[in-house]
Amino acid sequence: MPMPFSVCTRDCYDTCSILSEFKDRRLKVRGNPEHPITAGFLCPKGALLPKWFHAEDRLKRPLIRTGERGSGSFRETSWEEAIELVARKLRKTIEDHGSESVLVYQYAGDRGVVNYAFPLRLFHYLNTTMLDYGICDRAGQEALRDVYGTAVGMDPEELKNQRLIVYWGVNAFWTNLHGFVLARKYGLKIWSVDVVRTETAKRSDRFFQIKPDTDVLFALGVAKVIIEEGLHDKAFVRENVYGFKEFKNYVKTLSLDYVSRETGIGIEEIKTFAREFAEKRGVIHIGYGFQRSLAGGEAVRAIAILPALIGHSFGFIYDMKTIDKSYAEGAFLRTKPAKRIPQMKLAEYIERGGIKFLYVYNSNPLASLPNQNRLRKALIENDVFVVTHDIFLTDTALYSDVVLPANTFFERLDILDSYYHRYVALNEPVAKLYGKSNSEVTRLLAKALGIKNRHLYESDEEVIRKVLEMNGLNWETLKREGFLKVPEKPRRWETPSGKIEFFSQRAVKRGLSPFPKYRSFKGKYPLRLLTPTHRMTITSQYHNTHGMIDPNLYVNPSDAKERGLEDGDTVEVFNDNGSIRTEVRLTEDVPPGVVLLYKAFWAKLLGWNANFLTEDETVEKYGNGSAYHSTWVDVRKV
Ligand SMILES: Nc1nc2c(c(=O)[nH]1)N[C@H]1C(S)=C(S)[C@@H](COP(=O)(O)OP(=O)(O)OC[C@H]3O[C@@H](n4cnc5c(=O)[nH]c(N)nc54)[C@H](O)[C@@H]3O)O[C@H]1N2
Ligand SMILES: Nc1nc2c(c(=O)[nH]1)N[C@H]1C(S)=C(S)[C@@H](COP(=O)(O)OP(=O)(O)OC[C@H]3O[C@@H](n4cnc5c(=O)[nH]c(N)nc54)[C@H](O)[C@@H]3O)O[C@H]1N2
Ligand SMILES: [Mo]
Repeated sequence: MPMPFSVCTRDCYDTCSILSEFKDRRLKVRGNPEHPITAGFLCPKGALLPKWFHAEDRLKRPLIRTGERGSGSFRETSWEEAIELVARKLRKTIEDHGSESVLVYQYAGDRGVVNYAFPLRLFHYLNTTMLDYGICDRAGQEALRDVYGTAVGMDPEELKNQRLIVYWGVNAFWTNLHGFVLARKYGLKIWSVDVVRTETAKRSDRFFQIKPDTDVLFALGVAKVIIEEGLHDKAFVRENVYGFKEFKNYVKTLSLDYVSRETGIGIEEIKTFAREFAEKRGVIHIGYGFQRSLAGGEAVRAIAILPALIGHSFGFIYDMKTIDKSYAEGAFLRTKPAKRIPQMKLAEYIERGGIKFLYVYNSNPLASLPNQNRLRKALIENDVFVVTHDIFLTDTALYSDVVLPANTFFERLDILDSYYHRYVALNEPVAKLYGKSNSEVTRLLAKALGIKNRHLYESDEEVIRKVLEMNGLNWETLKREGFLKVPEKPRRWETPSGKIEFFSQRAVKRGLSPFPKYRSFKGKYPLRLLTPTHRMTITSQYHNTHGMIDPNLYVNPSDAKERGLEDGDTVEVFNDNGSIRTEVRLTEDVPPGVVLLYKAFWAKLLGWNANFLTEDETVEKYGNGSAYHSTWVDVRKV
């Protein structure tokens, strides 16, 4: 018997193909050796997937809240009663307050084509309010569209013909391990640009340690040197770039001395970057993490210009859209255009009383959204009926009226694409323990609501076959091989001029400057708080199962000295949003003026998480993208 194919469905670049086995009631996993990106190994989190699958604390039966919201008082109930209650409440809310008072809040907790999108069919059918996503990569999406008309960059397998990759604001060794290993295997030089000396920085051939928010200046400085030393690809630029002359004049006025002072990167280092980057025709992996700040959008716009200067058509890695998955989501079921609310403004919309019914799946907003004190207060003080469908009793589930147990991807059929590479992979059921899939619950709810439309009852396999067919991909091949590569079609830049826009007409239309602009930002408190990814979690996931999480606050010794702090001291970290207590670790990896907490753990296990401090401000001109790295705090010994 061949082993079933699984896919790690987590919100992660790598989207690994897994060979799994269920024997003697235990799950075993290993990386698919045939898959060119997975290459036969799993990351440290992926290797522990069986621990997650078999976890004692997996939800087994639906729960109905019996006590105060957040108190953890629930009673167990049957699926029949739970579904009946959710359907009744949903119907009543729509009758009393209209369909737009219902919001479905979901994200990429599971990226399976069916299990990500199918539940949205129900909400489209009901004409409810939908999310305008902004928590993760939004500013960069907008910025790359400003320059290239798309955020879809290079196929990472094309790296085999390249010599240099720059990890710019991305901790690839933790967040894109298979990509990092691929770059090494292909023999590329690896550089890193980051505020923090990350594990990626430590493994890079060169590391450029930059001050927060100054990436736009650094990129412009590099562009200046490339242009003024005549290192750019003149023929390519002449033919394919819109606004080169104006851009050249724009960077002319910039002094390298100023760039160096602001960024903290020496003039010689800036020149070295420019010369070697041009000579080796570097490619840039533009990170998601670093663009979640007030400066993020402009920074991505500036960085995006660099590979084009040296002759790359799409010389960046950011997003990959290989297949059209819209059929699974079924927006065609709507009869009214969707009201969309910015994802980052959930608390604000609840406070305004506009949301009466909230259905959450594939997401843990009570860990992952910034400004948790505000969000939790909004949920407690307003009349919102909350339903959460999750594998575990997360913080979000804890604040819900009804909790529905989800199963895991090991327990159902699905297919996945990746936002990093060009493979679509098959995920087959291996075993069954507890809970129901996102699509199963959708069908049950549709039935309880008395909906007749056949699109709400399509099976997972029907949806998958239809999506594959619409993309010209073969189901039989996928079933046999476990994955297939979606070929890349020739493409051009989808900008107003049809060229790469150094002078961005789209940005101008939104009231932005035609060229990326530097601004320095200051907070009310002295220390900049960064809350990046942790090695062993995916945002909040695996906190309860994998262990090894690191809740410490990392501080530079100079900031510690100023505050009389020693390694291991318990401190209070505070600002106007909240205050948390944890232990301090002194490290030179974090520069002076910056402190670091890893992102979004389970507050119910730790008593706090980093998002009790982060800011929920958004960047309006960049799609209301999140800006929680623009958070400032202070620290004192307790
Ligand atoms: N292990 C692990 N892997 C993950 C995830 C996880 O939680 N854990 N999450 C997944 C998800 S959802 C995503 S979106 C990706 C995110 O993947 P990454 O983008 O790699 O993740 P982050 O750690 O959020 O951010 C990257 C870096 O940005 C740096 N940074 C912050 N501010 C600045 C700045 O102003 N300039 C520069 N140059 N750098 C700055 C931080 O120090 C950090 O090292 O990873 C995915 N993979
Ligand atoms: N401070 C700070 N906050 C951040 C970030 C940061 O860098 N710093 N990163 C942000 C980023 S990049 C992102 S993408 C967001 C992510 O934010 P979220 O989308 O909230 O991500 P997760 O914490 O991974 O939560 C996913 C949830 O889905 C559940 N789940 C998994 N599989 C299934 C399934 O098949 N069905 C159902 N129903 N549920 C399932 C998991 O158990 C988990 O509780 O967080 C953001 N929050
Ligand atoms: Mo993300």
